[in-house]
Amino acid sequence: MLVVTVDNPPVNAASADMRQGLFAAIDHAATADEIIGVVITGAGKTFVGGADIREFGKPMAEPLLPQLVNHIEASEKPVVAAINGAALGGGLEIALGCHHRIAAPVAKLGLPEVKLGIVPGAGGTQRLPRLAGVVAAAEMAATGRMVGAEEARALGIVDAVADGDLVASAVAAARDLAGRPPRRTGGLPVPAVDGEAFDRMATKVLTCARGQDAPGEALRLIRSAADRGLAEGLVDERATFIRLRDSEQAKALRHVFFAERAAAKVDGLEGIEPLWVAHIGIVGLGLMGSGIAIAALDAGYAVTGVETTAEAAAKGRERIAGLLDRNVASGRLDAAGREKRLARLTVSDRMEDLAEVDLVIEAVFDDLKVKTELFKRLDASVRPDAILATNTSYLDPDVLAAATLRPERVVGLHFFSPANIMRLVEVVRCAKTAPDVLATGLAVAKRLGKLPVVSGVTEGFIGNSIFSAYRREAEFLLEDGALPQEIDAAMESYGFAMGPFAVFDLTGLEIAWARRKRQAATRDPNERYVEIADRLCEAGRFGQKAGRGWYAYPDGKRTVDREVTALIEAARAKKAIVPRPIEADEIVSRLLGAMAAEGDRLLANRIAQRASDIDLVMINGYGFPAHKGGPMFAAGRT
Ligand code: T1G
Repeated sequence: MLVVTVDNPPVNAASADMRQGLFAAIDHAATADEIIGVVITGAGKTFVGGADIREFGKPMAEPLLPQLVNHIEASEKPVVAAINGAALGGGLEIALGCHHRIAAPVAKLGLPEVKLGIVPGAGGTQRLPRLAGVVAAAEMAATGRMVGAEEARALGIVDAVADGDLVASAVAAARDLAGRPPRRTGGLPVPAVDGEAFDRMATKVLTCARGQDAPGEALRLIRSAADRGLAEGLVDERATFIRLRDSEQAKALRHVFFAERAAAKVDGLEGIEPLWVAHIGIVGLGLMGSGIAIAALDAGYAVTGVETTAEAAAKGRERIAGLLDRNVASGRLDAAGREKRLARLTVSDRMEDLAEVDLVIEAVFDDLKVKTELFKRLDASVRPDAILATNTSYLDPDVLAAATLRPERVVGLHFFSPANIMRLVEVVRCAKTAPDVLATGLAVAKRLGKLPVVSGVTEGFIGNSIFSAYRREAEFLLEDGALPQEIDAAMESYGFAMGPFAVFDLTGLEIAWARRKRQAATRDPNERYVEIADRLCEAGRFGQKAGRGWYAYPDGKRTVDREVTALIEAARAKKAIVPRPIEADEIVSRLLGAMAAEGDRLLANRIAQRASDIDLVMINGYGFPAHKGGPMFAAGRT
């Protein structure tokens, strides 16, 4: 038996030398009589992490991945995949080319190519449906969803889940298959398709895909596998893969992929170990606090929630239990999981009950006086080595740190609402934050399943600074001649789920109004200032919650309101501005330009460490379309 272990750190990617090595191993097995079969497995926690993404855009060395997969499948001797860990993209395609697949219980299998703006290019769209059926295969490939070992077995993707030594089970299976005609996946018929189920799934997938090309192409390729032969399907798949690989969307999504990996590399934290955190205190169990509590409970932490009164604490517990109930109802959690989480939750109205926590995250009302008072009390209540984190969106965390005797143990952890769902956390490095405290902030955010991005201290950190520039330019466009619905339509066709004015109405206009009023005294009189939003607020038009803002919301439906158009026309007239028609292209380029210019300022002031961090913040916190790469990428700054 020939056991081939793919050992190509860090993720056993199918780079050129790996492909050549595996191809040669199959050749060797074919010619060596003493070898009755081949087992392929991976070193470490990955089987094969997919094609080597770093090779994209470069001349590709032979054998190409589809050639390798076909070569494995064509082997006369049994080839068994011993899937020890992640088998993703080209990694799963290699396994599908094998004649038999055994997975370790920890294995993860998937075709995540659409997350890179491409489709599988080595047979995945033609072989997976032959094992799992068209609907299941299409759902996996069009969403990039990974499945575990048990689900893979239930879907027929793997033949068994090993309960002992994986490689030994695979060798035994190969021994058993030796001498028998190989079961070639490509030679299997495509099971009959449930057309209605397919259409239902496809509609859901395409709604989420919004402007991305790859998911629709994955659906098309897999659906058509049932209506044509393997060879024809493989040719179409490969051509589609190459076309998408070289597309702007794929370049943008590759940028985002590597940006996420880069964001974890923070200046000054090389070799710094995070501190141990097992017990998190959360002060304020309102919308943000309860969302953070859910994320912490999901991640296995013990949580102590503190509120101002016992009633408020009990209400906080109810809110958290309610969120857990929703997760049970949607099937994301089972009853046992709910009980386990609630068992790790304590709520109280006594600050003293935080005495033993490792980290406190405060999520109280964003008011400087309130938060400063709170930090003084926390400083006196928690262990001297405990970390204090603020969830402030706009206040200066250095001021809060200065109110304590432990400024080096203060860090910002800025979550986005709803905190149990939104992936982004801005980890704010305050003036005195110690490296191990910052490293701990990043590690906790990662364990919460979040995407941490480090920001320096400035009003609004990275995200809200860029968002303010976006808002400012959007309001300039109003004065110059555009209307809210035109600006929103332009940004929605660019790829945003919602245009700026619809977002302002959703988040509410009162917070920004309060901030503008606070800033009025110090605002530079020569600075261009648009008063329209102030007029809206003075008229009580605070947004969707108020039933009207930039739009009216009869029956909750976003509707253009003549009253707002009149308000805008009046504001222009007051400044003697003659409005002009503004095309969608100009709207998009001015708004992107404003975001990129603010990004340049944040880089120059070292608030952001790299341009791609800014892209991640805007994509994961503010709905910037990932397939456009973020404002800095879109502006060619990365
Ligand atoms: N190619 C090149 N480098 C890769 C890579 C890949 N496929 N996957 C990861 N890396 C690098 C990554 O940049 C980082 O580098 C390091 O490995 C550790 O990654 C024909 C064409 C496997 C689940 O989409 O999902 O196959 O920053 O931090 O958390 O159909 O990596 O250290 O320098 O993410 O342990 C399809 C992508 C490719 C899977 C491991 N495959 N990778 O997670 O490590 S397209 C994917 C992942 C394809 C075929 C098509 C994850 C992981 P550095 P990491 P991790």
